[in-house]
Amino acid sequence: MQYQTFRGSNVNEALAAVRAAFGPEAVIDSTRYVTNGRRGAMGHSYVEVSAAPPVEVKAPFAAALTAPMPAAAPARSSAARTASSTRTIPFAQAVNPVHEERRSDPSLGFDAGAIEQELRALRALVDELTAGRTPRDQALTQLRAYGIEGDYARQILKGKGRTPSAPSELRGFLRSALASELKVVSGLLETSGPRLLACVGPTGAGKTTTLAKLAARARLDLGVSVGVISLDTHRVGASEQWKRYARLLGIPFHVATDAASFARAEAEIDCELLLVDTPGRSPSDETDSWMLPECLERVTEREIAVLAVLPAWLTARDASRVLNTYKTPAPAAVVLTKLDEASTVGGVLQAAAAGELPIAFLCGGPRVPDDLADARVESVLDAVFGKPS
Ligand SMILES: Nc1nc2c(ncn2[C@@H]2O[C@H](COP(=O)(O)OP(=O)(O)O)[C@@H](O)[C@H]2O)c(=O)[nH]1
Ligand SMILES: [Mg+2]
Repeated sequence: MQYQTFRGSNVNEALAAVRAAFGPEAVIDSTRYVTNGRRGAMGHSYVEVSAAPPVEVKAPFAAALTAPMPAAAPARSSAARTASSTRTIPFAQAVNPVHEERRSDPSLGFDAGAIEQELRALRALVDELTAGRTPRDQALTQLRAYGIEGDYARQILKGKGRTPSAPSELRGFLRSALASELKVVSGLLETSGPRLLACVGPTGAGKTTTLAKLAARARLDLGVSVGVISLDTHRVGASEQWKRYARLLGIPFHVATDAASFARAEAEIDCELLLVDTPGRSPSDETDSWMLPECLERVTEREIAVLAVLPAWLTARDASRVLNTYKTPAPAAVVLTKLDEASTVGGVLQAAAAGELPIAFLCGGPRVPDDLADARVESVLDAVFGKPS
C-alpha cells in the first residue's frame, strides 16, 4: 500500500487534507503529534498523518448486524437438522447463515480497521490537547479519552510511580496501571456441579446471544449437559429463536411465564448447567413484571450466578445506571458485549469497578458461538487501549 504523509496544525486539519486527497474512506496508518518542545513564539508543532487511498473492505461491520436470521434462510433448516443429527457441519455454520470470515482477525475483532483508525485519531487529538500539561494531567486526560474518569481514573494512577511525559510511554504506563486494578473471572463454564447462570441487562444488550454462545460452548466444547429457561415473553420471536438454538444443540428449553412455571421447568430439566434468559429492563422501568428474584428464590439445589450483560460502548454513567437496576439478585460479574462496535470501553470497566464486579466474558461480534472469550486481563486491556504495536 502506498502511504503518503499529510500535515496540519491540528488533527482535524491533517485529516481534512487526507480526505481531500483520498476521500472519506482513506486508510490511516499512523497519526503523530510533532513538537520541538518549546513554548511561546519559539514553539513549533504540527500533526502528521500517514495515509493511503481506500482499499476494498472485506465485509462491512453492518453486514454482521443485518445478517438474515437463521429462520429466514430457507436452506438453513435442513442444514440445521444435519447439524443436530450428524454434526457434519459445525454448529456455528448452522446458526450463523453468513459464516465467512468477516474480519482479518478471527479472535475478537478488537483491531478491526475502522476502530483502530478512530483510536489513532483520538490518541493524536489527546496528545495534542495534553501537550504542555503536567504528566499526571496528561494521564488523566488520556484515561478520559478511553472512557475512564473521576475517582476510578485517580485510583488507577495512585501509587503507580512517576507518570511518564512522552505520549508513547504514557500508554504503556496506563496499560500496566489499569492491569493492576482490573478484576476478571474466568472459567465460569468450567466449574462443576449443578449450577445456574442468568443473564440480565437492557434490551438488545446481547443477553440471548451470549447465553446461546455459552450454551454452545458448554455443550459442544466441554460436554456439559445444558438446559435453558427463558423468562422473556415480551419480545416477539424470542422463544422461536431459542427453540432453534435448543434444537441445534439438542438441549431442553422451556419458557416460564411466572415463578410457578419456572419452578416446574427447573424440576423437569435434568442438566448440570441451567441457563436463564430474561427480558430487557430499562433503568427507568418502575413497573415490576420482573420475575427473576422470585424465580431464583425457589432454586435451592444449584449454585447461582447472575451475569450483567452490558454493551461495551456504554458510558460509565449509563453502565452504572443499568447496574443499579439489577440489585436483586445482585450480579456476580459482567459480560462485555459489542466490543466490535465500541471505540471506547473504559466506561463499562469503570462502572464494573464501582460495583466491585469482575469481567467474566468478552463478546466481539454476534456469531454463535465464535464471538465469545473468557475475559483475561490482557484481552480487556487490548479492548481498552488497542493491541500494542
Ligand atoms: N456486533 C455485535 N452484535 C451483537 C453482539 N451480541 C449480540 N449482538 C446482536 O445484538 C442484537 C441483540 O442481541 P440479543 O441477544 O437479542 O439481545 P437481548 O435483547 O439482550 O437478548 C442481535 O442482533 C445480536 O445478533 C456482539 O457482541 N456484537
Ligand atoms: Mg433476548
